Amino acid sequence: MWLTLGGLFLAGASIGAISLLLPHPSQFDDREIWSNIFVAGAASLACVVGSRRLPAWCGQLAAVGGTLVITRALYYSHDPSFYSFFYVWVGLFAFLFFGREWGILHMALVGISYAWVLIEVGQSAQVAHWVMTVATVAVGGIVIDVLVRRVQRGAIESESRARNLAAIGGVAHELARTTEADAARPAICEAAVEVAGASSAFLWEPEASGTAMVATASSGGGFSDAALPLVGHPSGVVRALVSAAPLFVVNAPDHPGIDQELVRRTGAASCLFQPVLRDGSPVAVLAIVWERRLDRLTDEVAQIVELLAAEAAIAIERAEFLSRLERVARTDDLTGLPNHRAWEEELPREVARAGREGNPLCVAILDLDRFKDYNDRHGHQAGDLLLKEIAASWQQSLRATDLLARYGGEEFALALPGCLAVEAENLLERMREATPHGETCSAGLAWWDGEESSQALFGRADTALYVAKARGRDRVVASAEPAPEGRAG
Ligand code: GH3
Ligand code: MG
Ligand code: MG
Repeated sequence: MWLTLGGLFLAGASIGAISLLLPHPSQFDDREIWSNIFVAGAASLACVVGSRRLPAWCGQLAAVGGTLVITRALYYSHDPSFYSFFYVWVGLFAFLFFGREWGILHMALVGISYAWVLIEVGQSAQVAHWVMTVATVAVGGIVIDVLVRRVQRGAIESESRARNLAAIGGVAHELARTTEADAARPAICEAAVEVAGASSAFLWEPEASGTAMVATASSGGGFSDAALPLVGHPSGVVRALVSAAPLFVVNAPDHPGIDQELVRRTGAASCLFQPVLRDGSPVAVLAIVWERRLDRLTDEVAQIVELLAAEAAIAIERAEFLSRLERVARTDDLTGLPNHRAWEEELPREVARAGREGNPLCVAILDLDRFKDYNDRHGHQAGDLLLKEIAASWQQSLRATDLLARYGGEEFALALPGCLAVEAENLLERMREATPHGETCSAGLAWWDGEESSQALFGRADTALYVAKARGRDRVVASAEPAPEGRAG
């Protein structure tokens, strides 16, 4: 501001000096006008020198000073139209740097000053002079005011665009950084709330059964038990999924096509249902809720939500990929049973759970008898097939909570939570008898003593297996350790 002001004073002084150096009307009081020119020159210098130190309100005073200097020059020129164009500068400057209200006040001062000059100098057509000059100042001010507002609006818009891009960037970063399959989903909901200025956001995905949509992540509000049936139920989520097109609802509480129970629970006034597309097919829906009514959806919000939905598609694909990878890493290729790695992770969990819940736990190892011979007789492929059949056959005798894993080779590990020793022995006998193709197996069994580690427990089952083999195979041997009181049979 100060440099502009300094420049204006300098320009005014220079133009004033030129006007006196060139032929000019004889009634000019040159001495007084030269003094004005020196004042303007000094003001220019003060503005430039003091630009870093002067407080902002001094600018107002300087603008008033400018009006007075111009008025004085007009007065001593005895010609009220000669220097009047300088007033336009005051108007432009005041509207540009002080805003609309102050601009009007400075314009009023210009009007009063110029009226005084016109009366004092006694020129003809005073009113016309006044109107034309003040109107010119006003038009200049209005133009500047419009421009300033437009620039300010542009600055606000680009600031919000930058904020939105930062939010999207944050989601992308979260997505790239995380090794947790599910961490990106809440990040997407959080970003949706932020960029849309919404109250809450939910990511809905089809349930494994494929009959309903469930909320897999949320921000700003949550419910764990909500499921939306895919057919026969009014729901914006399902409509957006089926149509693969965004659905914006201005007045959610009155809309017959969306779930009113969810509207009530989220306090939604307006909502947007944005389908999440993968290769053009909808795989989820991002639902954004505003608690205040939104009369329209701006293009900017619509575009940014579309971008977020694209991020969500990547997040879902990645989460699915990681969980597939996880599943593969924990599954035995041949039998489809949990593998050694999965068993090593699960057994300590089972032991901890049994301790927590005070339930019995039995652990067994089953090993095929003379399987090497079977391979030698029938070939490895037949051996593989036998392993598969055994896994399927044994699995049938088990409850959902039992865990049968392929420990390695022709050895299988079994955890039986909540199972007493006698029940476990009976079950193992049944499994032994269910071994296909007349083959036999041996098993070692141990029940948890309530204190020992999972390794110690498994070690005892292994020792019992050796005993079973040593005693001639095709039998179940229980660990020699006594069952803890009141637990085992
Ligand atoms: P034992 O009664 O003492 O257990 O005798 P065994 O022959 O079953 O035991 P051993 O440990 O000597 O041999 C295990 C055999 O299991 C050797 C190996 O060829 C076979 N085996 C291990 N994994 C697989 C597999 O994935 N497929 C096939 N076909 N054979 C396997
Ligand atoms: Mg064997
Ligand atoms: Mg073996």
